[in-house]
Amino acid sequence: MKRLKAGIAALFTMAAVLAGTGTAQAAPPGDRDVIANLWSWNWNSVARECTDHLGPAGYGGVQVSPPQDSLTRGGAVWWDVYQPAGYTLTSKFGNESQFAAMVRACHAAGVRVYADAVINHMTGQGSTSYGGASFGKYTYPGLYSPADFHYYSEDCGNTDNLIHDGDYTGSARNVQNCELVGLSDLETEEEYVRGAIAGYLNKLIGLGVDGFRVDAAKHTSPADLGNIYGRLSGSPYIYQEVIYGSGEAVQPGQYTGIGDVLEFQYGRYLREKFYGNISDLRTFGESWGGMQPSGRSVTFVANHDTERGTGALSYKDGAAYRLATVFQLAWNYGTPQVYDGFTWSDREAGPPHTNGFVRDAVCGSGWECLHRDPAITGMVGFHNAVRGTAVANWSAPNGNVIAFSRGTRGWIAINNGTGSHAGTFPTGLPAGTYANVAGSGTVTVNGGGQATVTVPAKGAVAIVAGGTTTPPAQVPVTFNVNATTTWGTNVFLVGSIGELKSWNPAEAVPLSSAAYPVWSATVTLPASTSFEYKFIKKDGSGNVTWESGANRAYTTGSSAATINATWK
Ligand code: LAG
Ligand code: CA
Repeated sequence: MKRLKAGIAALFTMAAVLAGTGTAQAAPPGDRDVIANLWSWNWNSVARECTDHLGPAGYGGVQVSPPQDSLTRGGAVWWDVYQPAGYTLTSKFGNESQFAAMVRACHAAGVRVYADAVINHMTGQGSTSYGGASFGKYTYPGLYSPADFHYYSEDCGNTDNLIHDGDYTGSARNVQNCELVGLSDLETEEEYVRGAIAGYLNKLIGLGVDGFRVDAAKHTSPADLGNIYGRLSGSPYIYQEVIYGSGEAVQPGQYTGIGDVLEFQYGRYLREKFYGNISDLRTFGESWGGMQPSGRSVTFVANHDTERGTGALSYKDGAAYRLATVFQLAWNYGTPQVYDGFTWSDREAGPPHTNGFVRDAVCGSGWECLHRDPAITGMVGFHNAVRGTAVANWSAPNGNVIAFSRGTRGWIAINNGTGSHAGTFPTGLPAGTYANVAGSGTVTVNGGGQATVTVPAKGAVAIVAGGTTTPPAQVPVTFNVNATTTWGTNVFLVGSIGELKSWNPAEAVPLSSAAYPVWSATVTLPASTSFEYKFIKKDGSGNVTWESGANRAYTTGSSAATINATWK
């Protein structure tokens, strides 16, 4: 049984297609495109994080957990939130006003908000929700009744109504119309269901949400999703979870016409190479098996599912995980997402909670917070600075060490080995002294564009042209000269560098006669810099007398100094 007979439903569908197709935006958003995935964070904590860390660090977006009401397991498990019990915003992460306040705070910090949209299914069984609703597996009062689920339409080819492993290679129909791990599967080809899902997403858009991570998109046909997206207001950014599997019936490429996709091969390859040779990454990108076009891909080193599996790196891999994230932010592929969840040992366990409701996130105490790591925030800045530039100046002195530039705007060396690596690399950057944004200290690039650096074990050295170039350190130098003069004549200092007026006597630095016959001045000069200079006398009429003999010479060090001289 369907809610609407085919003819009427088709009319609605056609109207929606005509009205709406193309309004959902597939292109990655804006100049700041790095997305922090604050998975399982409550709304108050996300709001605080946007203001205090994400905005200032240059993140352009934050992905938040499913905001709708859900099945409750009293906080014991994390996955109850992937079983929607309705579309009110009363979840274990907060209520609607807290959600709205979070969106406002993030926007004020320049951070867009993307919500995890669970729209393929509802729950696996009847129960109660965090918001206090009672429901059955196929009955959600005021929202869905049995006719709204595939179970009642015989659209699934399996008698037990479940998706079987073999379906992935054999049957797109079963992958999309049968039940994923027993979750009641919405009949997304039905007009009423499409309208209800779009209504939920539009409510979030009305609260300011900028886009969606579409959960389990692989289990809903692109035709159904495209129809739903066509009903959305504004231009939400949509990226879809379509896990790639070789030879499968449903492929990510079937979804790239209606939005972007989460690139699952990306993290699999990174794990393989960070446990093998990162020098293999030279050609990493869409030519690698199963990978999608860069412009259609959202990349991630880990997400909440992969960190509980074995195919990708996770925080449990320690320094290699952090370093892979550094690489992700440096490499020229896709829209990067930086994952952050809670610390766990039981893969089913939920985040820290009180009576089921998630507690405020505390970095280092139950929460990982990779996104706050100075190397990661430094690399978010790097990523933003080098956008649109190609990888160049590649070198890989051994399997564990790679270095490359992004055009002439940024350069990075990454060492995945267990010992430090010293070397000289072409950087493509102008000469200067730069801050290492992926670690500590500075990097000097010589006039030939080369830098000699020591890259720490499991560490990186990264520099960015322009804004982050550190001005040379300054040191005060006191010049004392014992010089007798007649009334009306004064002593000055002039020399080869700008601070000493480039040998121009008219602008020479005046010395004080307070300790006559010792004339004195303290000048701030660049550290570690060699120059020549002389003292001069000027009489009341402006006549200049230079010291005799050769120029004096001096090289500044890294701290204050005093030069004592006698007029010659
Ligand atoms: C997703 N992507 O397609 C999420 O990234 C993934 O984390 C979700 O599964 C899945 N889709 C459904 O939204 C998670 C857990 C499952 C859990 C499910 C629903 O990984 O283990 O299933 O959420 O809560 C659980 C039980 C199953 C049971 C099912 C139905 O673990 O054993 O069959 O509920 O009762
Ligand atoms: Ca489905």
